[in-house]
Amino acid sequence: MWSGWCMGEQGKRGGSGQGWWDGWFGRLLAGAWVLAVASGAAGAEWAIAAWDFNSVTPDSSVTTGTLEPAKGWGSLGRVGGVRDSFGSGYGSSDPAVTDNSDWRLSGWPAQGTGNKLHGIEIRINTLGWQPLRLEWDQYVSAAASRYWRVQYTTDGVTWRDGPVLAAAPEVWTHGLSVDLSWVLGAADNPRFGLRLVSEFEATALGRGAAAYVAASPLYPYATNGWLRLDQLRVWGRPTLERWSVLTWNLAGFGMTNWTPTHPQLQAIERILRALRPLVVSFQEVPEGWEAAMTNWVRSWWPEATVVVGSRTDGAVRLALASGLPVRAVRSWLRRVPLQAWGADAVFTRELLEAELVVPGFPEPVHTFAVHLKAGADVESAVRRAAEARAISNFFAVEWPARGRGRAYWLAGDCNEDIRRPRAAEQGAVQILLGEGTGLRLLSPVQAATGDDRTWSSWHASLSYRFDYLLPSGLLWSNVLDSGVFRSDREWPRPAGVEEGDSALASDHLPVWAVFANPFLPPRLSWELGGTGGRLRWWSGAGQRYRIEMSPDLQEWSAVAEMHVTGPGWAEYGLELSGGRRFYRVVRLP
Ligand SMILES: [Ca+2]
Repeated sequence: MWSGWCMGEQGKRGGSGQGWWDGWFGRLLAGAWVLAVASGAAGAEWAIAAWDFNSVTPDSSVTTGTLEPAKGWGSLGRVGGVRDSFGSGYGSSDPAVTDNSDWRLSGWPAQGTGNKLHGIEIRINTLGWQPLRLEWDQYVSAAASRYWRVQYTTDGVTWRDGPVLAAAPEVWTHGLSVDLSWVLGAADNPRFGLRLVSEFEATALGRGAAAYVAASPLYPYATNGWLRLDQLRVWGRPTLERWSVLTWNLAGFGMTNWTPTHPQLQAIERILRALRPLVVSFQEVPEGWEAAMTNWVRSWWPEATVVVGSRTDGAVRLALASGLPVRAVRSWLRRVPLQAWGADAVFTRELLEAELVVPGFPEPVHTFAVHLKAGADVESAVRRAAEARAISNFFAVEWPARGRGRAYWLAGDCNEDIRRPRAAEQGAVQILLGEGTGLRLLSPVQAATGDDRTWSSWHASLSYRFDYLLPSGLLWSNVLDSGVFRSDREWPRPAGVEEGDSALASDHLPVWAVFANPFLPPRLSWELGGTGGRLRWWSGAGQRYRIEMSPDLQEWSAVAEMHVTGPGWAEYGLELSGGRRFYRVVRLP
């Protein structure tokens, strides 16, 4: 049976200067910090990433599987050159009845070598998360190492020891669990990582052999032992209250020096560093500069995932930068014929889709980037409308089956102004907003001028609004703020941005929006005021709550129910009288 956790030598160095570490072991001595079996706390924990190793498309073969998470996002790999394969996960806590694979690791280091350098490694982006727990099922064969160390990194490079465990041989142990809530620097950290590595007896126990000991006392340690894993999860609490998105046509057409020292790119960089959007849709990355685009973004935003779209018209491409994990990228409608949609031409570029993992959202959120055909001439206008019809058809026909009610938004340069139509135009933006797409019109304006126009900052005055953020219903109802950024009109101008930066950066102005996260668990705060005070908590739009009161934390009674219309801070006022009271807020379905 499971033999419990042992205290390693690290834990005995109480005054090592790592504050959380002392706390961690303080909890161990109190006997409460490591749970042999997950105690649940139902509803309070979300999977930041969860692996079940089962094939994405069930194939009735347990010897195939995947290291991609079944839920959330993170990367999982091997450390120290161990080998891996998939096999039957029978006996693990995976509820899958068929096709239940586990992940098997073997090829361990020779006796007396490679202490704490061989095993598995998890990398997760905890931006918008407070990690709470690492949990897994494990089966260790008789001759594999008995001692296993959990390690963590907060800088992506340096690995520190967490607790060590002594494995029971030849039995599935379900729900092994390590508390991560005490790890300073684990939250909001794109470089957070965890390891599980085999360890010598001497370092694990602080006594014994400077060598591996087999899990079973009946066997000598062997390099061909097995560590088998299933139901590997990193649990956490989402903390992302709001998240911002931005779209920008970068005016890269024809550029032949797309390098970080170019004044245009430096101006774009200054603006984006000041605005700090979490997800950016770019248009007009010059063809041939895809790697340069990635390198440039990473030079000032190292945590970003950068996606550059496919080759399309041979001149410019779409791109995306995201501080949130990107699960998948897809290209739709790329150079497809448009005859069915009313133009004797092909779709000029593409509809670039990225699947994002937003903390707290039960399903991925999808972003779509577009750059419709430019030009005021009849041919271009007809082609642009046909492109909009093809996109509309995608959202009406293709998307409902794939999207399954997920949130999404479309962003980009539509090369048409919904309020200022030119002669030959057929209403491309109205087509995108038509029945069936689920997209809603958002009309950001520049804060000081109230101007919705985004083009051209290279002319004496702006002419048209070409750039749009069109969210689906859930995101649209949770818009906290939006705007058009123009460096020479912003007041106060953000630090680091120069007055002439907008005109230097691009002929287009960037358009941004901030969404409230409607999925955060309510976390109450209390504000005193007048003869009473207010309960405050973060809320999405249109959510319902019941406020409950208790004199003793035992008996709870309903005080009120309320419906929160707008996203943001919700408040409930209370008169202070009588004795001690406890309050809680329950989100209603
Ligand atoms: Ca499994």
